[in-house]
Amino acid sequence: MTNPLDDPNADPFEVASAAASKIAEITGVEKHDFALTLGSGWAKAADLIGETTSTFPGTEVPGFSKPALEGHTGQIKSVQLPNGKRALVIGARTHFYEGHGVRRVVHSVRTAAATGAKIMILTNGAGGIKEHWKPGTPVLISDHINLTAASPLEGATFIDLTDLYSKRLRDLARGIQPDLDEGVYCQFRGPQYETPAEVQMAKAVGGHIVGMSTALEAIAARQAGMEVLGMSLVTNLAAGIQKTPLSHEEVIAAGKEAEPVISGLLAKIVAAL
Ligand code: 8IG
Repeated sequence: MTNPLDDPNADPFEVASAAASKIAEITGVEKHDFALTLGSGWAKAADLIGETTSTFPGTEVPGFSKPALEGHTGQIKSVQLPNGKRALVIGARTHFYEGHGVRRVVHSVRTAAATGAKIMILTNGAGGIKEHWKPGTPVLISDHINLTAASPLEGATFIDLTDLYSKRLRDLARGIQPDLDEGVYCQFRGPQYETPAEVQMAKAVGGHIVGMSTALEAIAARQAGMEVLGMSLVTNLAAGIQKTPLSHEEVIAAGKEAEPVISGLLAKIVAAL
């Protein structure tokens, strides 16, 4: 099946608008209030937030790609909160390292905005640079350093990224868990994990978390006018900080173990929005 975003003449915002219409048709929900992208370790949050009224594969929606990775469900859900609000839950992240271009990477974020979402919650599994972070520690993203040499913005689109990761939402999260730490997220292109020297570079320039997903999505969310909350689950210490080699299996296992706790935390945050 061809993806409309692969046509260089396509307008990515029109594709996002078509995707939002399709979601409204499938879910019967005209407007969602906020959206969550659930990365490794965060998937259970969907069940704790409220009542799931629709679940469907992203592949039913224009522009979405098949998930490339184990531990990523590829499902989209519409969830009704006890307070009546509506959350769009996206388990269908496309990573930059898949090589399909940035338009596909940020399509879910643009679609979320087109469904009416005013807040974008971006979660991920990532490597930690601060040594006292044990695997399983959730961390708020306070800012990012985009090391992908890519951008979702096209042309002379100058967008302010001061306070990209909303102070208001970080404070709200800390109101629920006061000891939540925060850090600067460095996005690498991947898919290889960093070398220890690259991790030291990230540390030297002010990074605390290394990952492969969230910075590009956050930029697109800001362009779309959404308020952003970013959270990383530290599933491993970054290469060279942890003395043992990194393995994808270990990362998945750490995510599974932390899942009930961090998903509970995320559900409480969402209830307070
Ligand atoms: I989970 O150590 C996870 N994702 N770049 N580095 C990068 N991405 C990650 C890591 C990590 N762990």
